[in-house]
Amino acid sequence: MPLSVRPLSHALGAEVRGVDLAQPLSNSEFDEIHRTFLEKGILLFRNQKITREQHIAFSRRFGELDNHDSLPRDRHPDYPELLLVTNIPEPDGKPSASRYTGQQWHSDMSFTPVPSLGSLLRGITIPPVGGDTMFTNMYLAYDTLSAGMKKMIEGLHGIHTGTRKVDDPNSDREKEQKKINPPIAQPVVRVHPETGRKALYIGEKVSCFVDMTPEESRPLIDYLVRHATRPQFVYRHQWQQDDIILWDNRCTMHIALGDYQEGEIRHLERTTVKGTPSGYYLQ
Ligand SMILES: O=C(O)CCC(=O)C(=O)O
Repeated sequence: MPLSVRPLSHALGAEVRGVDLAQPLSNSEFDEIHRTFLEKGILLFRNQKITREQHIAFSRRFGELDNHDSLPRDRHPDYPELLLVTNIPEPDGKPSASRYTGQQWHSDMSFTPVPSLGSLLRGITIPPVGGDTMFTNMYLAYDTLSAGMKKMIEGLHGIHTGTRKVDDPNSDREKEQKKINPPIAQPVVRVHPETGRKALYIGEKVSCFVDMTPEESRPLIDYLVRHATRPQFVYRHQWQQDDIILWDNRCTMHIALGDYQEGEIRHLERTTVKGTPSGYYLQ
C-alpha cells in the first residue's frame, strides 16, 4: 500500500498510512514522512507492532537520541534511549516514578539547555477508556497574538523547571529533579531551525520571566498558556494499542490528561530526539 496522509484536526497533526515501521523505510518514504512532520507538527502511525530496537532505529532517523540523563528514574533499565511513561509499579512494589509524567502543558526537555527536537511515544498498554493526550500548535498560538503582544514578548525569557504540577513536591523524585535540573531560561519566542517560522515557547513548567518577579510574571504566563491551548489550536488523541505518535517539540506542546480509572494499566515508551541549544542557566 503506498504511503498516504490524513489530517487529524484543523490545527495540527496527520495520520500516516501505508507504512510498516518494522520494515526498513526507503529514503524517499522517509523524506515524505519528514516533510509531513515539519508541516503538520505531529504524526500518528497506527497498528505498529514493533520491537524496542525498531522503535529506537526509526527514531534515530530524525537525529541523535537523548539517553535521558536528566530523567534517570524514568528511563528503561536496559535501554537508556527509552523513557518509560507507565503506572506499572516498580519491581519492589513502589509506585512508578513516571505515573504522573506529562500532566501539565509542556514541550519536552524545556528544562534543559538543549530542548528536544521531537519525541516518539509508543502506546503499549492503553486503558479501555481515556488516558488521552492533547497537543497544541504553537505556531498558531504565536501567529494569532496581537502585534503589541508579539512586541512585548519578543525579548522575554521564561524560567523553566523540571518539577511536576501533579506530584508530591517532597517526593524523592522531585527533590532529585531540582538537583539535576536547576532552573533554566529559554526564549519565549523561538525560530524553528528547519521551517524558519516563529513559535511560542511557554508552558506550565515556566515559573517566572527573567528580570521579573513571580507576581509580575504569573498573569502573563497564565494568559499565554490559556491562549496557546484554545480548543481550536488543539488535537486530542485517543490512544489505541500499537499507536506511535511523533511530535515536534519546537512548534507544539502537549499534556497527558490522566483521564482514566485508577488501577487500569497505562504503559507507553518514548524516545526523545535531541534538538539545538536554546537555554542558559541563571547565575
Ligand atoms: O503520557 C502521555 O500521554 C504523554 C507523555 C508526555 O507528556 C511525555 O512523554 O512528554
